[in-house]
Amino acid sequence: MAVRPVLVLPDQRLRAVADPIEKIDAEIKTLAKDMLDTMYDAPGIGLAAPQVGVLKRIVVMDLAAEGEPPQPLVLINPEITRISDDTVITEEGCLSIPELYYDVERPAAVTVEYTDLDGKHVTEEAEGRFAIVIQHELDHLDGVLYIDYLSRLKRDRVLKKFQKAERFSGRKAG
Ligand code: GNR
Ligand code: NI
Repeated sequence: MAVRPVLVLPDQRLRAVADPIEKIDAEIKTLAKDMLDTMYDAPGIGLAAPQVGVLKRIVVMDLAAEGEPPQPLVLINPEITRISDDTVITEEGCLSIPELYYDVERPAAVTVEYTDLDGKHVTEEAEGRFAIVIQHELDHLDGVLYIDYLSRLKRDRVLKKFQKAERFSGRKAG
């Protein structure tokens, strides 16, 4: 069990474009395990590697309902290859933007292709909450946060709040 610290705004590592994973070696397997530990500890339903400061294209998710057995998913080099025309508005939150929730409009269904931990290529159709979390997590791999879809006024308000919090805590600016 290894819970890694989750980066919070305005850490600029959250704004980087992550690199593809070339080889699923022991380091990647440990990273996937640590990311799942970190996600369950938070708790969250998804986590992308840049959120633990690793700029690699890997995300973990678990969409099992409470009381159901866990359904850990590890997606390596995931790509969205199709999006639906119809959209849906969902209230989103992010472990890197703690304690705030805003409505975001996104395509209601997507097709995602990825490599799993065994190196197998997987194509999956996602809808509902699964489709939303996939889009939220894949955005993290490109340095995109859900607040980027809000009005400029709302986004700037969020950014200001976290810049101010960072000044107070005396941490180094990211
Ligand atoms: O735990 C999380 N919940 C959530 C709710 C609605 C839309 C997206 C998410 S993902 C989030 C965890 C997180 O920040 N992943 O990057
Ligand atoms: Ni997030």
